[in-house]
Amino acid sequence: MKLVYLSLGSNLGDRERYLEKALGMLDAPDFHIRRVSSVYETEPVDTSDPHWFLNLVAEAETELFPMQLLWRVGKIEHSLGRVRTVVNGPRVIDVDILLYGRAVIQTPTLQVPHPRMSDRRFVLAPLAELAPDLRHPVTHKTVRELLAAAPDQAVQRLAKPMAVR
Ligand code: PH2
Ligand code: MG
Ligand code: MG
Repeated sequence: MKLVYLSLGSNLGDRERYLEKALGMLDAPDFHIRRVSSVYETEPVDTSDPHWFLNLVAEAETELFPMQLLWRVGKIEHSLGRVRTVVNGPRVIDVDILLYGRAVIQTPTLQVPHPRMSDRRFVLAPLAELAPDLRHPVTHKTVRELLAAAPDQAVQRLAKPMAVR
């Protein structure tokens, strides 16, 4: 059983509804969502797309192997209507694997830990809510330390929690 962290984001359409649907579809007998962070409204970074995102992080336990999980995530993105046009273009849903236990994975289709997680407040702020003392498996810095050092980006925690249905 591995402990994994996923980052979910949406910046198109009914963003909250897409996050909620994705969580509902992810939760399964072989992928048990244990905790979900608050929802954050976040300024877009690394993209020319001006639409602000809703982001959250989910913690789950799974028996799935990393590539099986990647496949599962891709199917869910697809069935929620994600269409890949331009890289980092607007999306109804994006689900990224941040951490898979303490594994370090380098393949053309999957890199874990997520290669840009350490400089993204939209990932680190919700992750710090769930696991501030968790250490990055490569740099060994805690999530709290990474968040303190991350570049500026507007992220605002929303009051309303998200339910997994
Ligand atoms: N995802 C990206 C690029 N930029 N910015 C924010 N605020 N939130 C995201 O989820 C996000 C982004 C690529 O997946
Ligand atoms: Mg992404
Ligand atoms: Mg992605």
